[in-house]
Amino acid sequence: MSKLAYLSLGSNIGDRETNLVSAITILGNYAEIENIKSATFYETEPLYNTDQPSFLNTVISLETSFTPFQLLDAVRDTETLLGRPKDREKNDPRSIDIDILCFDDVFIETEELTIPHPDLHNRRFVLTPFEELAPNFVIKRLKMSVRDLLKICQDRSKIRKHKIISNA
Ligand code: PH2
Ligand code: MG
Ligand code: MG
Repeated sequence: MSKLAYLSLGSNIGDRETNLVSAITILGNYAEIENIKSATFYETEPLYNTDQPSFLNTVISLETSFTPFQLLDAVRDTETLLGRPKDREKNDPRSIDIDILCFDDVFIETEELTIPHPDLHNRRFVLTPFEELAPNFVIKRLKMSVRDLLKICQDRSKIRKHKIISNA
């Protein structure tokens, strides 16, 4: 049976737009992943470690027959394919970062994986694209919809829609 998952994507090294598009393409190539939908890409200022280039962020939804841990493996393989080293420090710049935000209404808390993502409600760069895709989706653990989480979000960092530069 297929489950609905939401993922956060971010990039702040190299061709950020291509990195996000490539991540979506690679994930879509798995037979176990279907019907990917992406929100707009957003230009966002870095949170936490602010001494690094700005990010492009988005959120995608997908349907999958994977378990959460199988999806995590696919996410890690996708990050590796896009040149992300395995021994990177937390909050360092990265060509690609893919985080599982929600998986159906699963609740998991392990060393390796926490779902829902423990910081999703603190991050405007997550909630803004998430709201575009699923304003009424309720994060069961927080008992609130994405729209309401965005309304009360304390994060005041800058975020704006990314202008796609076309050669046409
Ligand atoms: N990811 C982080 C830390 N800070 N800031 C922005 N704007 N976008 C990110 O994706 C991001 C961040 C850790 O994963
Ligand atoms: Mg992250
Ligand atoms: Mg990550």
